[in-house]
Amino acid sequence: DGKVVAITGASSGIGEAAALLLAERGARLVLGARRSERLAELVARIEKSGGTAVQTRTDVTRRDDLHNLVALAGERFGRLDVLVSNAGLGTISPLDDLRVDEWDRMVDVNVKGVLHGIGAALPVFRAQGTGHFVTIASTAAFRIVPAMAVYAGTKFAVRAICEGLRQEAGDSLRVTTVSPGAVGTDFAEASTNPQVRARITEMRDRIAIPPEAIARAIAFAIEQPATVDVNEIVVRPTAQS
Ligand code: NJP
Repeated sequence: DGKVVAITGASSGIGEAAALLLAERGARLVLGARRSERLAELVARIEKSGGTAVQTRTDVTRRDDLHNLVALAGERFGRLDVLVSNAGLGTISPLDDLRVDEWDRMVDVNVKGVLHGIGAALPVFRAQGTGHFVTIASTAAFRIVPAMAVYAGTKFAVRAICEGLRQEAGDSLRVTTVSPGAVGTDFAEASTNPQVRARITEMRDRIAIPPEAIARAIAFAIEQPATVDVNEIVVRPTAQS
């Protein structure tokens, strides 16, 4: 319906699926990720099917990159209606592995990356008097399982930040968190602990739902009338405990 939607982590998985679905439904897209060549292919694919999309290299750990993403929406389309903060990673391992580098990375991408997006988009949304934050959390933010302490911690933080944002947003901004369970993406590949990696890869291959299922949840929230704020959506594979 012509909404201008910026998506982080649009180069694969859930972000890519959301871009394709929203483009099909008429959104104008501003796509960010670090892998520019994948973004270029996605933009070409969207334009070939009559959609509208632009891209900019976006590392969510860099505050300036989020400002550039939001600014690009203004330059190209004159506004930003929705920020989908989707970029995230789960380098999952037991705390005893002491992968402190991975703990830092998850905090930087999953938590600070979301904050950088809020910092960049909030003033724009306030100036417009309207705007919608859609942020991808996780079912790990509802149920903690071994080896997921830090990942779950980042996603608990995301839900807390988004709930605070919702309460402060007033009656003009909308705030949605979408929490997926196991989704069939590259997400599972990031874990360095061989046992954990084998366990989550096996779970993905056995029960994961396609990223398009999460894209539909994102589209559902975005496409509601302005007076309807869908706050939390949790989507698990039917077979996930
Ligand atoms: O995974 P994947 P998903 N700056 O690996 C980007 C959550 N989730 O689609 O920069 C900017 O295909 C990366 O782009 P690139 C999960 O926590 C998933 O499943 O080019 N972007 C890529 O596009 C995450 O929040 C599952 O490498 C950065 C994207 O993030 C969201 O779903 C379960 C970046 C990751 O795509 C999407 O993940 C769950 C950076 N510094 C929650 N670092 C699941 N799949 O099972 C990474 O509970 N990206």
